Amino acid sequence: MKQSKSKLHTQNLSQSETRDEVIKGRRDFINSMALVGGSALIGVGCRPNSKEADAPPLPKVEDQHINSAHIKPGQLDDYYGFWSGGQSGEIRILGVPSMRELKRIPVFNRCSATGWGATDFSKALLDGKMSGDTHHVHLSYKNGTYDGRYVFVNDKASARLARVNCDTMEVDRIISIPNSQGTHGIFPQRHKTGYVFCNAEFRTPPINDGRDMNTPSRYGSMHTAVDGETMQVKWQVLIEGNLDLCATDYEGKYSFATCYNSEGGVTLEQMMGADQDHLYVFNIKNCERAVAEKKTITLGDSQIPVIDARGKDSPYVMRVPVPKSPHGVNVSPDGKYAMCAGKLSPTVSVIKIDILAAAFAKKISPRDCVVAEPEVGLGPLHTAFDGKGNAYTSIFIDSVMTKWNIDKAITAYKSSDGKTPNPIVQKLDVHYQVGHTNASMSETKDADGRWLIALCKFSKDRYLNVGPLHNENDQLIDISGDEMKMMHDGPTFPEPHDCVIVAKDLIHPSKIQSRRTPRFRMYEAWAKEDGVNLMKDNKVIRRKDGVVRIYMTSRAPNFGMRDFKVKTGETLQIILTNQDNVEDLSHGFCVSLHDVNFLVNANDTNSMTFKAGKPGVYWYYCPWFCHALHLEMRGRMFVEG
Ligand code: CUK
Ligand code: CUA
Repeated sequence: MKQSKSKLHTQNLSQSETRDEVIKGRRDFINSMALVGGSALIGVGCRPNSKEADAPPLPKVEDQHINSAHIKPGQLDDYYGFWSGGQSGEIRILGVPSMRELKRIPVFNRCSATGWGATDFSKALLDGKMSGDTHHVHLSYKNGTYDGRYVFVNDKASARLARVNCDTMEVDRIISIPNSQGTHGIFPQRHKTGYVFCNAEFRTPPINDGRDMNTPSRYGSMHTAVDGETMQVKWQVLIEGNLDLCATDYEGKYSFATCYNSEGGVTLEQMMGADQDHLYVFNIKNCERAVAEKKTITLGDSQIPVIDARGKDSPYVMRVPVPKSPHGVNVSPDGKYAMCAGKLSPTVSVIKIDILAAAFAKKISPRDCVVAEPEVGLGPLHTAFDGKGNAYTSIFIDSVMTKWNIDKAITAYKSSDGKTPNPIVQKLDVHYQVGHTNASMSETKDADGRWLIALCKFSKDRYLNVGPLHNENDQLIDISGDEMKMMHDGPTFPEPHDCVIVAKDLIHPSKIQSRRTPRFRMYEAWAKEDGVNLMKDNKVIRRKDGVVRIYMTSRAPNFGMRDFKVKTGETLQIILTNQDNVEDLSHGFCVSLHDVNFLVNANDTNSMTFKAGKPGVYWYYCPWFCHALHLEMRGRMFVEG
């Protein structure tokens, strides 16, 4: 058995070498760009030129109708995929393996379909900001696997963390991370819904009020612990270098952060200067103790306790030296290893987690915690797992997924030549420039080795030309056999940085709006103030503060009010409750010429505030096709001068 397996691996390798030959032109182009400098990793310089478009195609995607990823009409997927929406500021839910997009959850963006960003509740959460840049999506955990309650996502643009309630699949909290810019890597603890750690990628003056602007040596960045249950910021650790990706162990002892700018540079050249950077390992218990014993400082207006851990190893943080500008850090499903992808080094550094305690106790050096460093290809970024002892690293510059065996990598590292046995199992071409990768349940102890996703940053010639902004290309790979097999291409709107793939049995959203989220507590408080029964009443309340609250109900194909009267310039608040308690029966509320348009799901209440325009008749209507008489579902707003 073992023999035949290694034979197969050899075959795979020689196959991929042949392919390498075939597409050598493209590789040479990309690699030469990489040698020019970091720009190939960062800019569009790595986009293959149009001549390569004529190059022989990459390995063919298995026929859709016979391949294992094909899900027949009416058939349900096995997994929920939670995709970050990147610059769109949203989260998307895909079915895996069909890769059908099932839903978009607006988070940091303005969404016309749902009214997110304009409805009263979302407006309060967003506090005037209308854009975001989501990178990392992770779910809350219990005992090393998903508990199906929350999805957390970062906003790199405005240093925020949002939480989606999996019951309603809506955002219920958004918080700002203090003393931070470029909130990038986030990761929740995996033993329970404890902290969600948030990394600041950009170094700034610790008190950023105009002082120290031209003294980068004083800059630092924050590793922030947020309570995932209350969404309160609990404490922060101030670090001299920058903090990129984030991961946690399975026991609640450590959190990890990669640092590609240990140089403390402010230009690209400076940041790439050193051949060695760090994986920071944070000791959570020691940090909590420092907070309890008040060995902390506060910065500027923020009252959050900050542990100043700049400069040297301490009980709070240890710096494991790793080669040149690491990027992703991922912990294996058995909880034993943290894989730190080299980015500008063709290696993945394997850090053994249970010997970190000895390094914190100074019995061994931090570098002794590295137990393997396999060469996986040019530009390794992120690593996923199959739960069967293999790791899958996305290789940006080479545009491949590299499958490698963890145990063999460790044995090889100890061997006399440092290379035997060869841990590399297979390299599979992807199309093109893969960033994140993830596998089904890979971020849990229950990694099941079924599907692997490659989120490719460039699609170039893969789809119909739709203008200068090309879609991304998300590729689905079957990893259930010994060999990785490409199964599906999925174009996506930019730019899903990351995704997690969750067994469908772990997620149980309500089909009818559940009225248990913070949004409903807000409406219930308003109704109480105004003496109104949300579920029944249709009333115009002229409040002392000058706001006119219009409580209205809907039941297909009628609104509870055929008309209402207001005055020009009055502040109006429409609070609409959908009495239809029927699955999939959403209404909405749109007021002509007033920029008012929002969704009200079955059993839902939603609201928006706006000013009545010039005198006249304005039709309000239901924008969601709900009934044969949907077009007649409307009424008049009379605006008097
Ligand atoms: S980062 Cu995008 S490819 Cu923001 Cu997770 Cu690595
Ligand atoms: Cu209600 Cu259309």
